[in-house]
Amino acid sequence: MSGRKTRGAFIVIEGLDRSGKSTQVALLEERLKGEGIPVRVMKFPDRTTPIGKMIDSYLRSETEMDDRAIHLLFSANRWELSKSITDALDAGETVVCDRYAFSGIAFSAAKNKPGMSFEWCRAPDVALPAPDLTLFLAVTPEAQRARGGFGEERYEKADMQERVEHVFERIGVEMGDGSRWIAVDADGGKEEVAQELWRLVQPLAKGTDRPLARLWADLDERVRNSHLYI
Ligand code: Z5A
Ligand code: MG
Repeated sequence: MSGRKTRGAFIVIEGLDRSGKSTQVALLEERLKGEGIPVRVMKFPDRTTPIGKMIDSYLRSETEMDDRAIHLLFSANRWELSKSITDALDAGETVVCDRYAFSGIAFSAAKNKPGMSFEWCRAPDVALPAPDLTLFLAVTPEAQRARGGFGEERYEKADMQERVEHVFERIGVEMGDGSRWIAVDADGGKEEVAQELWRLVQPLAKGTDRPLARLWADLDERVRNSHLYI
């Protein structure tokens, strides 16, 4: 990776439904490629793997599944692809990812089911590769509803979306210093939002020398250092 940093940057685009995540991921990919930066786009759920196919069938309401079982499958889908993420980063590619573990926590915890606390929902994703930057696309319910396709899949209902938003807010607060999780107003036009995202991504576009962190690594450390870890 001549003239560049030691590894590619890991950028995640999160947000409410119809906030324009997939649209912005495509525009960001185009922009990075235009700048000559190698880029790998990923998306969760990745519906192409065997686990992804089970998730797809659940989301389309073709199959029913226990809420905890589907939660663990969403997480397993990330773990099965985590090596692809780290390999791409090590090869100097910028990884741009459409949804990640944060959606996993938000949608499952928002179900308010027994045994599915915020902490329980977070646990299976502890130690996944941590994004260098997560851009959270915030969109008002009015703008959300005005956009195409809303209401076709299982979770696309107003009350669920409201609860999901609250969990995302908590995640944003708990992500800490404000440099790794940034909320972006996504009510504006596609190009306007794309410009703002580029402004935020540009400092990382040529990669980073920072070691890749693990999600919620402090929680992992606490357990490892306790007598509970064998
Ligand atoms: N889920 C979960 O439960 N657990 C997990 O661990 C994960 C996910 C990872 C499917 O996700 C579901 O899985 C999702 C969360 C849950 N449930 N719900 N509900 P998905 O990512 O596959 O969902 P999707 O089908 O891609 O929809 P989306 O992500 O909500 O949409 P989007 O990517 O944010 O929006 P878009 O496709 O870019 O745009 C939507 C429309 O709006 C489209 O017509 C665009 O042309 C238009 N658009 C986009 N931007 C704009 C602007 N700025 N202005 C006007 N119109 C716009
Ligand atoms: Mg999408």
